[in-house]
Amino acid sequence: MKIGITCYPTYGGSGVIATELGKELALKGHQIHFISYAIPFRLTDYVENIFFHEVEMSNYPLFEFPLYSLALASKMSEVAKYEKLDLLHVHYAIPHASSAYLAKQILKESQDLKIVTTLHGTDITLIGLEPSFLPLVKFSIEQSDSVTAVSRFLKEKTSTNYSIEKEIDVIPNFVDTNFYKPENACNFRNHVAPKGEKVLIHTSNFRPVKRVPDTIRIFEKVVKEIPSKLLLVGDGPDRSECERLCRELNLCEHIKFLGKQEALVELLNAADIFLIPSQSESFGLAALEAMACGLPVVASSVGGLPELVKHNETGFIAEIGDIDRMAKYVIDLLSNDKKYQIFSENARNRAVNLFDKSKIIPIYEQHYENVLNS
Ligand code: GMT
Repeated sequence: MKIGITCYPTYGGSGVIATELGKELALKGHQIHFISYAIPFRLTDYVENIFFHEVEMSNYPLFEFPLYSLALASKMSEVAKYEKLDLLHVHYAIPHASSAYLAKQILKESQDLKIVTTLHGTDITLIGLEPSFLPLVKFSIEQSDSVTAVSRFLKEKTSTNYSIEKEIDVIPNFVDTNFYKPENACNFRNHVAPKGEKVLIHTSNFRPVKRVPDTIRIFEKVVKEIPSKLLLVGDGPDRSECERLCRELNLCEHIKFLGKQEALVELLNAADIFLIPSQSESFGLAALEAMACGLPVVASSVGGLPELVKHNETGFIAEIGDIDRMAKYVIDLLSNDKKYQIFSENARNRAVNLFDKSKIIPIYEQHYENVLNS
């Protein structure tokens, strides 16, 4: 198949999934054309069958705001026409599904370009609900030839919030469990926890929806009971406030702000427990990556997280903001080696058995076949 993929190329789960999907499909012999304003950050090595088409932006003085969605639509139609694409797979509805609809219309006399839209999260639960976007998001979803969502939660939210009757297929996110895996020798751990302390970790884009201050407050309770350290990986608008909170709580010597990092596997392997107390999370790819490395996850019971984290099996879930309970769960796991080992193995097994790339990529391929034959 010849497939165009559009995603946000910067940090973020939807871009990660889109890029890894493209790479895997290319390895299976499909021809993949990424169309975006920059090369996806996970597209680091040359892979045969992968092509990148940059959306050029004109800065004509009359355009006070960049016309990215339109430039994208134009580029999509050009690539689809000259590369003879079978379909366009767009990740994150805004504005990608709308641009894809325009591209399809541009080509409709000469080509039946199919559009697959994958919904990832805030495109549906947050931004898409703003009155200025809602009608456009609903329209673009309804006009897609097929729609997938990364969790049952997101499928249901889409149907109810936008009154959409169109069938939405749930195709969960995936991880390469041969890459994200437990590793025994970890020098970084000795550096972080030289006295054998336990290590908690959180990775995110530090937006309010991630509730990073909750992570710090959970840790504050844990460190009172168990010698431990907290690694905070990533960057974003809440980082300064979190650094201020650490100073206020006198925790600076126990908490490391690492900023954006590439060596995630190594960092996850330096840790014992992954914390994700989000306000909203349609799937929680970061938690899946941690589980693949054998880390039990303590999460809030929101969105798709309960579909990923099995309570009392691969980790624990608690109400949003219930930091006392989350801290209790962490302390329980960290003070019981046998229980911890079982949870760690369960987490790894769940990632391997249900969410490994080898399980999910064929589902996408079949989905494409169905769309092309419809
Ligand atoms: O919507 C966002 O916050 C960004 C988006 C992204 O690009 O990372 O995250 C969403 O998609 C991820 C990949 O499917 C999911 O793992 C995240 O749970 C989801 N974020 C939210 O729902 C807040």
